[in-house]
Amino acid sequence: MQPPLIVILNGPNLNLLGTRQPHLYGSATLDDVEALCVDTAEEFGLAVDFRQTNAEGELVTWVQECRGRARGIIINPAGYTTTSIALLDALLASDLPVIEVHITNIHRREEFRQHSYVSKAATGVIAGLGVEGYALAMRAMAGIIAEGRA
Ligand code: DHK
Repeated sequence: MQPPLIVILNGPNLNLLGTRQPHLYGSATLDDVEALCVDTAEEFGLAVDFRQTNAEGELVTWVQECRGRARGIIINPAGYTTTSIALLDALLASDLPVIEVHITNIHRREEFRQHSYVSKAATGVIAGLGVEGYALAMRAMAGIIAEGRA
């Protein structure tokens, strides 16, 4: 039997991790985050498809493609968190458990970062725990799938 597939989506500017404002986002690169997710997937018997794009439409298309293919979505929507109703609609239509991850604690930052459309589709939200938040999201997703809840 195939391991359950978790799609991990990363929004704009996350390709710059490691060099982008390291005092906020840390020194790990996006490749490091992918390696962390692959390791965590192995630990929990999951498969991962890890992607990043700077384009809102591409993110929406990737969420749509999760329907019937993936068992859960972990998403750091980055700058589209606070703006994208299209992304929210795609996540709602996916009918999949969604975990929203932010590397920084958006609630401690500028007010404009503190509202999330994506949260309206999320089973849970992890913010402020650095890139370790991705591993925690994988662990939580494994539990959600095992228990059949969303
Ligand atoms: C990443 C971004 O790129 C910002 O636009 C968000 C988020 C915060 C993060 O903490 O991972 O405001």
